[in-house]
Amino acid sequence: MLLTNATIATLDGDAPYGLIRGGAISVESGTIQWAGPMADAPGAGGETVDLEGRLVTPGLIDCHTHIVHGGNRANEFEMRLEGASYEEVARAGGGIVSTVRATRAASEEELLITALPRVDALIAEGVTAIEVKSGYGLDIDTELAMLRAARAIEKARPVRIRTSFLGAHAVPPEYSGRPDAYIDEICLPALEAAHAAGLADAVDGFCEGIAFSPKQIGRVFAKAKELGIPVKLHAEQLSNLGGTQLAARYGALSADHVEYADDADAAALARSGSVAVLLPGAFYALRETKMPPVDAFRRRNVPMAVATDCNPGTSPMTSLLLAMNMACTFFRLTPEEALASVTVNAAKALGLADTGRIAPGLRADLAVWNVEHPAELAYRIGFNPLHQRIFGDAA
Ligand code: DI6
Ligand code: FE
Repeated sequence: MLLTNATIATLDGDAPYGLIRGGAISVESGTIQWAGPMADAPGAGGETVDLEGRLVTPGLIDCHTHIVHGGNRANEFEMRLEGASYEEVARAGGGIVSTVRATRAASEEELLITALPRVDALIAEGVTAIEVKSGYGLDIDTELAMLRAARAIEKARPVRIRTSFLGAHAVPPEYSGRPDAYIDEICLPALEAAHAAGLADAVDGFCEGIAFSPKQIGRVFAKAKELGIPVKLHAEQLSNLGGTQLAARYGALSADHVEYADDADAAALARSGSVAVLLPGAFYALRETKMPPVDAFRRRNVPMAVATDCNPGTSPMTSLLLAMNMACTFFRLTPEEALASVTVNAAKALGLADTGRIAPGLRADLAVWNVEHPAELAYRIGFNPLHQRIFGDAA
């Protein structure tokens, strides 16, 4: 297949956006064979598609989601807006524990079925790869069920799924006050079981006062290292506990949230080659005011990714285009940085070398947009200009 008459944001090379005007892309068996100016295009052996000047980007990548989970927390949203305090919501059985309860009560099939409409919303925006975490089971069986449901998405929809084991997300009620026992008796055995079943592409944790200490996360990371699984971490979301430095010491794929990270943390990520994943949906929903250190990331060449953090508590969001817009408006990313944050840098955050750019040899995961310039993607608020999505050899 030869796509012609396209404006191509390759995210490759030195030009802004890697932009090629009047370009063509040749695709064979789900792989990009060639991309460049139309005048140099190889002869079309097969079908030619005239894109009439439309923009082509790499398929978008949502590199941080909790998209598989039971229930929702609209009732808490309502309670808080009617004046209930965080404690009152928690005493009424709310918070992360309520999602754990709903997730444990759901069958594996239900976990898949309820995730699919959220997945479909992302696919409709040209998303071709999604990271999905466990972390609402917090017992061995339910953590594994969440990961199997995540894997099953790949069979139900034309999208690539990367799983992350997030057993160290919260301490479940039955281990209240005993986080170390939870890690020994549930989290580490669940991680071993997930690895044995081929269900964990990465290991994640929540390093925070309300979750786990750097020392406790370190024990989970040591097991990940022993099993040969890459790590990433929810770090410096609500305070600075040193999670980013810990993640960097383990050569993490990414450190995520990072609002409270500082310049030394940015330096550590630069040394380890980790990606800083910004999550403006949670920033917005929590009405956070502390900005991630974007200038320090820039100065030190730390790649920045942006994701939805789709979760029922702090980011019930299923639009990556909106996340791009929020990253520009809240965090002052440029539209070019925003597009890189959901393509080339998001691929890096997932350890995927075969997607995220438009270049020969990479997968033909592409999004075709009814826009003239790539800045329009981050510019609009709540508008989806997708024309067509191409997913490998499944158009
Ligand atoms: N950080 C968050 O903001 C969410 N998880 C995390 O590690 C909160 C998840 C929830 O409230 O359900
Ligand atoms: Fe998260």
